[in-house]
Amino acid sequence: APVGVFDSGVGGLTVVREIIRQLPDENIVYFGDTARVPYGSKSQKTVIRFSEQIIRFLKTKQVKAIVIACNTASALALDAVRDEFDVPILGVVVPGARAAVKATRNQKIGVVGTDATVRSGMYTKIIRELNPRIQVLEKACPLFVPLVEEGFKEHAVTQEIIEYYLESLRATDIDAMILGCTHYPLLRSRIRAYMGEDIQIVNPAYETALDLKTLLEEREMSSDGREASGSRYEFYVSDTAEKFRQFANTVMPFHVPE
Ligand code: DGN
Repeated sequence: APVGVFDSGVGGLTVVREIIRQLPDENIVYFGDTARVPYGSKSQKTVIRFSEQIIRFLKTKQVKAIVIACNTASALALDAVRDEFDVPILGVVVPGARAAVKATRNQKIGVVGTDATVRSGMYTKIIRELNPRIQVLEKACPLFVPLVEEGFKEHAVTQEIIEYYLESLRATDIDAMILGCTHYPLLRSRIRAYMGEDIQIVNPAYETALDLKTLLEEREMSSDGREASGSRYEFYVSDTAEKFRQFANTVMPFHVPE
């Protein structure tokens, strides 16, 4: 059976990429809610409703586990949906928080994400459950999402916006920083260049894929790679499939056909 992964749009492909790297034998069904992106500016009630609908869709694909690749949906909806469905569901916030707690030396962590993720305070809550002495500074960087979507990774305006958002965090002495939004890993080298080499940049996707691996092993649900019939990876979107495909081809380690 496949693993289901969903996101508000294309960004979750950065999580799929990591799952493929670490679990090359798993089949994946991906759903990107491109018709209703962004989630970062929506209310919790709405993000929960959207997440429930997508989980119901993924269940029709007989998924054995679901990864919520979207930080916003993980922060706002995971607790609500987890007990509602009879399939194990993982988010990216807990793994990301755990990785940052391991990475920090001076107990000061920065978190960047969408407005909704930052407003939820979920990263701070989980980090402080792991270690109450850690100080967490969160900063919303909503414009990073459209910049990545529009292919502005190398553009000069991106530099200006990075400085605008991250200036206050750079002035602190945080020594670890969570990229708490699916799109931000695609700006990683620009962010790193601005923040400096001393800061450990944490991409929750890496730790999430590890958690998925552990979960599948514990439940003896890992795939040995022999069940694949047809395509190993299936992608569904709620709108603009061609734009999704083009973006996917800039992110994925293989060609996504029409
Ligand atoms: N996927 C969202 C997240 O990781 O928070 C970013 C895109 C969005 O919905 N704003």
